Amino acid sequence: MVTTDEQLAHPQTFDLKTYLNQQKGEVEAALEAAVPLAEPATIYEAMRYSLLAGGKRLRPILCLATCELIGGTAAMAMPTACALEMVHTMSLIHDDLPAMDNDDYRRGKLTNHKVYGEDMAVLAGDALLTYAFEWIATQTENVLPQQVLRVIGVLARAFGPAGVVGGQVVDLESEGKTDTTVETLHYIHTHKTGALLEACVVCGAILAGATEDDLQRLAKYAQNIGLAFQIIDDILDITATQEELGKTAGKDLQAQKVTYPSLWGLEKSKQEADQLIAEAIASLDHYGDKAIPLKALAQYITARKN
Ligand code: GRG
Repeated sequence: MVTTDEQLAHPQTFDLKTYLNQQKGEVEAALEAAVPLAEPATIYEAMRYSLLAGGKRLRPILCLATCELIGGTAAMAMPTACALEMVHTMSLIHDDLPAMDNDDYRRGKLTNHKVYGEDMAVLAGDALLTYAFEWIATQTENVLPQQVLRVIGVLARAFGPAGVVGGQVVDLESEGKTDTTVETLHYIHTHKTGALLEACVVCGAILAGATEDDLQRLAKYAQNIGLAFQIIDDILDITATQEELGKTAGKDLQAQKVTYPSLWGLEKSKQEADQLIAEAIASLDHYGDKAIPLKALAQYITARKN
């Protein structure tokens, strides 16, 4: 197996597919070890059912890549990377509940509440959310305590009412409204999707001891890829099949949601996403070849099929 270090020693040979497979494998192993089966069995099974159901693992990979870019090691960031995937999975479980998006499929499997019931699905989400913070606080090694504390604060803010929860609230309140403006859509997605992606990058950088200038540059990169990610998500909801997505396709149209393609059309939406990715990539020029993984990850966001 070619390692990231070897690939970066010869940047012209960097292969994103190999890199993603390798990083994904390491994240999967760390997640499996982070949440072993315990008592009461039902809740651990429900947590593991969704957490270990696959997924691109983009958030932990972004965190690991940013930590390494700033000079840290993957080991320093792995507990936080796992925690990011735990909170992301939690948001998917709750998003799929009948009271929210009411979906039957996620990551190619029945949704958590379809298997464990709504009561357990709510609790599995709650358990993943709280366990994530426990995992960062107790498992992070070789990082200064004030940096760990800052990471906990950044993640809590990104996921709470000023971030993901806030975005979800405005999203729910906009459902069925045909007069949603592009500004409201922008608010929804920068909070519901973008805030957590930004936290992944910023937390990875903090753990490695980034300067405030680094954090600003990297936050800009993350904001651009976050919005591009959501535009592509809206496009895929129209153009991809349920098999490709692993979840129900065409949900936005069905729920009469205003989306980027519904406001701009597919062609302009794709152009906007490409432009955001180009800006994200340019904001990393400062780091030279060391930024190749993060630049390649940005390109993957517009090229992805699910
Ligand atoms: C945050 C406390 C708290 C509660 C949750 C339900 C909810 C509030 C928020 C919804 C957040 C949500 C589901 C946003 C959508 C983000 C998104 C585009 C998810 C899909 O991410 P991918 O494509 O999925 O990376 P995989 O399965 O590959 O990980």
